Amino acid sequence: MKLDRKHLPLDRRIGASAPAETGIVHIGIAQFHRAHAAVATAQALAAEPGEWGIVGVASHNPAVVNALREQDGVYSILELTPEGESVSVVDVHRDFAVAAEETERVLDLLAEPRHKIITLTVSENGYRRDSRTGGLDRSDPAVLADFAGGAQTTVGLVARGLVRRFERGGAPVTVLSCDNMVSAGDVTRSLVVEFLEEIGAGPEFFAWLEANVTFPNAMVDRIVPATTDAVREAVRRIAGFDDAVPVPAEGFTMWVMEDKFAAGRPAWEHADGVAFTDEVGKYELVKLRLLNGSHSLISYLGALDGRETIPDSRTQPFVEECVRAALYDEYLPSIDLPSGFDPDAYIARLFVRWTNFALGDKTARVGSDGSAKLLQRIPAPAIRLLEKGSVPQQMALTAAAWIACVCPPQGFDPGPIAREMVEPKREALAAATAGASNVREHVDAVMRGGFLPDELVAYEAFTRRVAELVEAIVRDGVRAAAADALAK
Ligand code: CS2
Repeated sequence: MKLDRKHLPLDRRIGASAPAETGIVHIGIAQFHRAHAAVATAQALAAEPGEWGIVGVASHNPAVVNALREQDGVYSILELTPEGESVSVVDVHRDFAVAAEETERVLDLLAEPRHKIITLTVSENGYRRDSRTGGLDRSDPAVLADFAGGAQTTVGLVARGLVRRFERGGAPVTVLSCDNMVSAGDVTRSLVVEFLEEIGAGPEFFAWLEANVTFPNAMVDRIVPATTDAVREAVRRIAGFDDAVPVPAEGFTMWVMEDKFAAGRPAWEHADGVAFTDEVGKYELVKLRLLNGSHSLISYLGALDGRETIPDSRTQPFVEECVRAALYDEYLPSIDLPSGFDPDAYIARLFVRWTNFALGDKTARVGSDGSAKLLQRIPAPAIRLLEKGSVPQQMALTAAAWIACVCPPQGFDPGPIAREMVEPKREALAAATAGASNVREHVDAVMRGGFLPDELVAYEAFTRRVAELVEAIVRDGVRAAAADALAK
């Protein structure tokens, strides 16, 4: 039986009724949104009904949108935990679009007054930021094309959608980034404003923006791997229907937001793991550094050690030792913790989450897009330690293992898992390092090639340590490099 509205298994649906009208436009209809904000919205609506159906917009790739249209917008979540597996059905999407194919329609959707929230999950890389400055990447042809009139990048699309909204009466709206970035709301606002200034939006528009558009900061958390045929089969076996686009996910979920909504919001406080607080900034750093920073380390060490999954990597004693050192010696001291927060309990929980063999999260997934992700995880806490005169060994090891994986020095084979990692800067990294005649020069070319903020690269001691660790990886293997980092 195919999953669709005619064959909706009501006993598995989250919530007794589904919204008829849309109130949210979501950009980035990939895995994470469907297992995170969409689930929270379904749970919120179960507690307090409202017209908060979601229009799911894919930026470019029509595959998921087409599959969801076939299923009337309904799909399932396969929760995979060490205790067991379960299937639930999410029914909150009412409409879909592919921005690259239906740009005008998407701009209209963003402008419609009934749409009161625009949510984004486009990944760190989707914001097209300059690695050195954090502003828009003005060497990116897509950014330049949007300056010249297009709306293909997320920032361009949102900015032009806001202009249309202003022109059509200016109903207030909230833009809510749900990506793993430090101060995600503030950053989104500043990128959108930079774009609007570039295209010459006028003072009246900016006055409207100031008074009517909010960009709350938020911390998002749920480990959501890619969908595989095994996931589709498990859903069929457990629930008895065929879902082309189910989403596998862990049980844990968390979403901490600033309660700064310009035109209302669903009663998300009723959803699992949701909290509204003024301490979002602290939660963001906790999550981005303790979870995501360590995740990168687990992934790059694991890939170089031939470990296909995060649990397989994390349970290698040398990986666990490095991660504990990273957490306790480097990341934790860099964070001003939220009130009442118990770091040991949080860290214990992280190790349990990373040991979820049933979920089998892939090393290559976490290691993908490193050039964008690491910027959110390493530079600020590394600079903090470097300023105090100490070199963060595990952060240097993370950077070294990333380089070894996605920009291997001449003659070094990082193995099939590293090759599987998607790295948007792979070609640029290869070009920057093409003339290097030894590992030191190679690492130097990466460090000075504009892939990292100038402020971090200015610390010679850090660059030198990264180079030593890449040398150790190439010469003696990743385990020896890890031992070296632990010994310092
Ligand atoms: C991971 C995240 O892709 C990554 O680098 O660290 O996707 C991680 O699984 C999520 O942020 C968990 O909330």
